[in-house]
Amino acid sequence: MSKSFPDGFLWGGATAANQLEGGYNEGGKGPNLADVLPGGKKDRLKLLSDTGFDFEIDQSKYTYPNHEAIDFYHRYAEDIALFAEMGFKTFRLSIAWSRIFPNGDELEPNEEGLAFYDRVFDELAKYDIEPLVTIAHYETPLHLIKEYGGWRNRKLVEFFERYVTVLFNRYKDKVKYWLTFNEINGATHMPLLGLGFSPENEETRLQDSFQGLHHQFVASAKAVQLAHEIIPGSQIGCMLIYAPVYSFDCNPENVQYAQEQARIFNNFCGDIHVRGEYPTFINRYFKENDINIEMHDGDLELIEKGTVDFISFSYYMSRTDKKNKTPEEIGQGNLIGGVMNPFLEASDWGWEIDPVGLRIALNELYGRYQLPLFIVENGLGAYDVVEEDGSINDDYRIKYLREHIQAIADAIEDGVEVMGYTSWGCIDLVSASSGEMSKRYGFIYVDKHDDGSGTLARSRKKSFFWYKKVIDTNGEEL
Ligand code: BGP
Repeated sequence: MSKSFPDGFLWGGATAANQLEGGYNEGGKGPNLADVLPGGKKDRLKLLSDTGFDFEIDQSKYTYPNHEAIDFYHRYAEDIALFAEMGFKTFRLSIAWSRIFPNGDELEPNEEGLAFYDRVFDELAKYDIEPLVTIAHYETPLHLIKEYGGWRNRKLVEFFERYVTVLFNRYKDKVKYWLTFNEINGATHMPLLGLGFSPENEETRLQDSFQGLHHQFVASAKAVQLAHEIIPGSQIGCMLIYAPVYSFDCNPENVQYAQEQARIFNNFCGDIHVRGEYPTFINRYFKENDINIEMHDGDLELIEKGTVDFISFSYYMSRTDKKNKTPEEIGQGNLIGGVMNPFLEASDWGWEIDPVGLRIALNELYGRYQLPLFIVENGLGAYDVVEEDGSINDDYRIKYLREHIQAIADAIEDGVEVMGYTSWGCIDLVSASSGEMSKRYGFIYVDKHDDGSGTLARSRKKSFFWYKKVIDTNGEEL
């Protein structure tokens, strides 16, 4: 029992357009990055982190589960009714840029795309569910990738500004909470997803990624200013992938190394978004890696003025690291690197499960920035089994979520200000890293499988009823 959560705490679930909408070529939508990423675990992970992704890939060789995904494009009303039944206070969704600007560089938006999100927001409003909108979630229009080279090209700042101006004007009476770039600090690991380009080779990866990031910092700062101008009372946050970095042991060399990794991976983007300036520690890293950022006059002033109102982040795992890894240890850690932590168990996908790490993350972030925090992704990807009577007894998911929500309660007791919690993939959807359907996160099961088969029927898992109770009691009964 815990009485930690403040009144008005925003409980809910999180999704992204390309992973649930489907309708990939409907309503005037143009192709985006997600539409050309092949499904299937092995191919996908490699493609995302490798250099030289082939955009002219022979599509007949692969499956594309997100083309239909779970068909939220047509079934949003049914899905939102289920969210309302669980008592959601908020629903995190993203807008597919290429529904609004099919190519990304047009002057006029696509009315059909805008009207779709109007319908979704109106449906949410029926149940008093507050939308939390990610403006860019791994959905760069394909034309901007092919013609301009993605975010390496400064032209994207201009196109993004046009896109957000349209969004803010259109939805100013419907959306109060906005997020700019999903997991912005993951960009150097997987530039394809975040920055819309595949590095030509390892030598150019860092230079191009940090240049792309600079463009996103400028674009984000502009978005913050525009949101405040166009929608008085709006709140706009940054979105980080946050994994506390633990030293493998108490060897000071390893502690120093872990701290350095945390600065580069966890703090760099947050510092710019929140403090409005490039942190001094990055100079050494840029020098050592021969990274030179090209900036325009006024960029730094803009970044200084466009600081965010709150910090949102995804939390799935911590990272454990040491300075000198043996060849066997390299690649043994999590998705985000490091080495294996002997105190933690991992999910079926090798993601180490660490609820205490969430309490640590919340304390680290709040200690550094003193801004309200919003956990906008957290959850367990697992294989679910449908019993003969149709029930899905996902006790493992309940256990995972209970422990993580307890960690949030503990952090609130520690004095951390937390605005809300949206569990990732509240309805089963296509996995981002693997393109599979079978890696499920939802409270709501969707009958759709890796090979594309399935009726798309929705059903309530055991966790559905559990989460409803959590929300009903404002986190007092876990
Ligand atoms: C985050 C992404 C999401 C999401 C989630 C789970 O990195 O923001 O889009 O999918 O991770 O990852 P996966 O789908 O690979 O299990």
